[in-house]
Amino acid sequence: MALFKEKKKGLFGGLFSAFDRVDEDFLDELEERLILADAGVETAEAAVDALRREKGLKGDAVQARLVDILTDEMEKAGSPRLRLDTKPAVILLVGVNGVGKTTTIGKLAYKYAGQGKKALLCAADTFRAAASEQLGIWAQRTGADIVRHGEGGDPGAVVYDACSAAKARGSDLVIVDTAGRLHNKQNLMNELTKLTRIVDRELPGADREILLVLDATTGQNGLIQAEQFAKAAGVTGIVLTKLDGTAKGGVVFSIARRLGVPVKLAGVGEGAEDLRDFDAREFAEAMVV
Ligand SMILES: Nc1nc2c(ncn2[C@@H]2O[C@H](COP(=O)(O)OP(=O)(O)O)[C@@H](O)[C@H]2O)c(=O)[nH]1
Ligand SMILES: [Mg+2]
Repeated sequence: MALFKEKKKGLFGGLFSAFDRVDEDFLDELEERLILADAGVETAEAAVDALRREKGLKGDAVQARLVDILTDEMEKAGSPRLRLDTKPAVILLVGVNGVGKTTTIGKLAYKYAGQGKKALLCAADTFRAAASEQLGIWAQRTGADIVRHGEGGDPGAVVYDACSAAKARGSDLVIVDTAGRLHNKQNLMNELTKLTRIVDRELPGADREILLVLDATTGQNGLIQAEQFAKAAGVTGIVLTKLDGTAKGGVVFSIARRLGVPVKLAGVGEGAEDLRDFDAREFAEAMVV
């Protein structure tokens, strides 16, 4: 399935026809476009340096080389494949409020239901009642099981119950929703560590992905917040949401370098079907036009 539903407007409109070879003028303009597109200064410089080594490159080869360079940047942090081979396997979603955690869980539940897998959703965002209601609606829509407690309950207890229920019911997948905000940041990070430990204890040997959800429209600012999560929560991959809504999107090029984890999934809309396996080369090709 294509990453984007429609043809994306590229980041470099007119650049490759205005300059037909790699020279300093071209490199200056390219660096500026990358920074404007939110790729971040370091990544823009790295891409420009890599192309500078190929001075004299002409025509379509310039574009093709830039696709290679940006693909390499995105693939730096490893494979985008989700490793969920055990039964059950666990996915924990973390990230600040409003980035799209709960929606992504709904999309995942939909995707795995389509593959005939039994998912169990775990409402460990007990900070707001609305969060568990929202998850309940997705469970209903996708036929997934759900484990939830009342508002203000202990998220650890919900995760514990979800692990037990998954064993009892033979679930293929446990998908855990977490709070994006607690009374303070340290509390939040401690809590996420605690939840991971409960999973490890209750489902030893289970494959688990800790996915940090990031809103593409927040660009480099979002990355600063994300760095704290990536460090504290043992994140194994990024879900980049709202790629449909951003004209920029260049932030994707810098995530692997900044966070040291690969983008694994992309959200391209609000609907159940709007989740894609991330493909770095396809993304680079859509952007470098
Ligand atoms: N356009 C678009 N909107 C999204 C996407 N993912 C989530 N949203 C919207 O973002 C808002 C917040 O999502 P939610 O899942 O509640 O975020 P949470 O607080 O992290 O759980 C909702 O209005 C979602 O419909 C996406 O990929 N594209
Ligand atoms: Mg939520």
